[in-house]
Amino acid sequence: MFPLPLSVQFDFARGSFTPFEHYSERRLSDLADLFHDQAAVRKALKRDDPLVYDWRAQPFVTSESDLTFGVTRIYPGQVGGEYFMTRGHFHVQRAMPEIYFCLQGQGMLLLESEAGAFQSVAWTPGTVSHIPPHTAHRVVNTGEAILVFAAVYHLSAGHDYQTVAKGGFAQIVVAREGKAVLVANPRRGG
Ligand code: S6P
Ligand code: ZN
Repeated sequence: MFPLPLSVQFDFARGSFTPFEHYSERRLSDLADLFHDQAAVRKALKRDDPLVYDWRAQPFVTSESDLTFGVTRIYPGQVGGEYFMTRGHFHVQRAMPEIYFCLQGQGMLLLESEAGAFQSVAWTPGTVSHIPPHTAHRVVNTGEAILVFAAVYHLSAGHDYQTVAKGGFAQIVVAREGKAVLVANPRRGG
């Protein structure tokens, strides 16, 4: 007897899939500490509390080594010139890697190893990126439309948000004359 479900169905028009077991969303107020310009965050939150991203996940559970499939949608937007992005995390199980697949939109994947090596990858629809073991990962929406990406990861990988929360990634992505540029993260003392 196979465990169920064996498949989910992705809807390209909606940028979503069914069925899914988990749904979560992050609003600007949930992510306020992420952005470098705290005055701009406070000002924005006086107006409203926009949805920054949501994600759905479906664990495919067997009796042995299990994978989860997830889809994240990052809405377009900026605070203090910094683009909307995911919180970003290491896996609790540091040795567990992940695959990200950009389905819609324009963006950037930020990677930083435990040893502090930083790398960014420009994303267009169709880019498939490997997140190596021991590497923190964050996705930034640098476009004017929604950014949708799929993720495949081990069910027991876990999210460690604390390590990234301490100082963020080595670089942040900001808009300069309408273009996305990477600059040193001021919170990292660079
Ligand atoms: C899980 C995977 C994704 C993220 C999702 C939200 O390992 O990397 O499903 O959880 O993109 O990002 P974050 O950083 O808020 O968990
Ligand atoms: Zn992950």
